Amino acid sequence: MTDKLTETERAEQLAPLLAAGWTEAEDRDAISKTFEFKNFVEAFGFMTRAALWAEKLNHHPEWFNVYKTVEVTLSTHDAGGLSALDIKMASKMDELA
Ligand code: H2B
Repeated sequence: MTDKLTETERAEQLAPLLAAGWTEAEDRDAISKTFEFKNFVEAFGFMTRAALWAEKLNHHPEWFNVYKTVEVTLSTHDAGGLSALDIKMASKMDELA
């Protein structure tokens, strides 16, 4: 699951995420999305729920929070790029947000 996605898997699996607002980083093999919430409590609640999933999947986001905004970047460090775990975590985060 931590192998880098093949070109075909990547094209197939990224399409719905790109349609949902995720973007591919230009300088590395990663995807990012900025989540906006109503306030800090909502943003932090999202981060708390996502953190529990990150532990469960043993796959941890890079993220940056200012007040009600959470900027997320996903990549698989062990694989040096995008793997199925990033797709899974991105979909889960969309579900939680
Ligand atoms: N998170 C992410 N985003 N990429 C990884 O390669 C990764 C991780 N590896 N969380 C896990 C932890 C690894 O370092 C541990 C030892 O299983």
